[in-house]
Amino acid sequence: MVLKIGVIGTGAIGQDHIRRITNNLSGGKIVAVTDVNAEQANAVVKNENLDAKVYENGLDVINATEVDAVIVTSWGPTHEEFVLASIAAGKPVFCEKPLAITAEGCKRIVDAEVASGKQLVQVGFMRRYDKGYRALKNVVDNGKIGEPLMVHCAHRNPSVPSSYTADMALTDSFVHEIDVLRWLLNDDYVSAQVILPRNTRLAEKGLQDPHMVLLETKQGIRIDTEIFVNCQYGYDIQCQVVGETGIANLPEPSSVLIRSEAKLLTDILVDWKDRFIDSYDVELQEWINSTIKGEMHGPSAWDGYVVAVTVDACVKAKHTGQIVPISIPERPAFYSKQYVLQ
Ligand code: NAI
Ligand code: ISE
Repeated sequence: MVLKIGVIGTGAIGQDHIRRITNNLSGGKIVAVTDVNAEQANAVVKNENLDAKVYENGLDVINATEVDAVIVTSWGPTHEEFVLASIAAGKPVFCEKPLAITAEGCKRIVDAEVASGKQLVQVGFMRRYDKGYRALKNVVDNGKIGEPLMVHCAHRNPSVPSSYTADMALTDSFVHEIDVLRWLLNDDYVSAQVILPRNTRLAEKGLQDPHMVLLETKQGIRIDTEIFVNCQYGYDIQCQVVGETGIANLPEPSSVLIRSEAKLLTDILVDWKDRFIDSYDVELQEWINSTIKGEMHGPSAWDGYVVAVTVDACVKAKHTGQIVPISIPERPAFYSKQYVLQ
């Protein structure tokens, strides 16, 4: 069976996902697209040589009879409406992060999905599919460094566009750490604190950069993350888990190490698309495979909701300077069939 997919939003990541499904992955076919920028949607169909219809809006894509499943890659504030409409239509939906821009919006999605009786929603937290994070999780889960005690992370982008606003370091970038670390540690968060170091002169005017976020988990693990989105030198994701008997680092992306002119040289990636390119492939291939089987295994609407609750606490912590408690309600039994990624 081929999964016939409708895509809402043909911008940067929408085009990337369309290309990978069309050229690199198997079992999926793009049959419908839409974008508020209709010219762009038409250009994507033409340039990618797609056998797909361009619809006027997202709801028409969701309700099109030829569409089996939906991918939402439009702007964050539009996600809730499209995910809810997909649930109402009984169609599986892969939604890029964020699931919705508020915790209340995510909760509405959770409630609608539970009421529908079928798990239909997957959120685009691709780091869980990264070879390096999976290897790190394997080390932690197998007790090779004892019980984890602390985690040190960094999320660095060389620069960000002028559309990147004050809290996006937390709501747009740090969300990836929030998701992947609770998956990595099999734990949830109980508090957040945000520290604002000296500001770089190289950020857009009015933008705080960097941020330092401190999270505490239920088990008492302390996580510190530097989010520095105008670091200039590259796109650099670091994660080090300190355990009782050892330390485990997220592997660096492979790159040739050159010895030349009395120096050791190696490349650092610059674009987030390249750093996690394999993870996006694995993520969407697994989504296609499981959707065809009528299953849903990836990061769930519940995971999207927990991330949103945690983000809200981080934003509050930033603006109040306080340590903000995080209270995550008990996970509904509906989501208890947690798929453990190897
Ligand atoms: P983008 O701005 O390049 O593309 C978004 C597209 O959606 C635009 O073409 C826009 O015209 C279209 N759009 C907006 N509202 C729409 C609507 N109501 N109906 C149809 N089309 C609509 O943005 P980008 O970078 O592709 O991001 C899209 C989403 O993907 C965001 O939520 C972002 O956070 C997420 N993202 C996830 C990444 C990841 O690593 N998992 C990486 C980059 C983005
Ligand atoms: C972007 O939206 C992403 O999701 C990237 O994965 C992230 O690293 C970047 O900081 C965000 O702006």
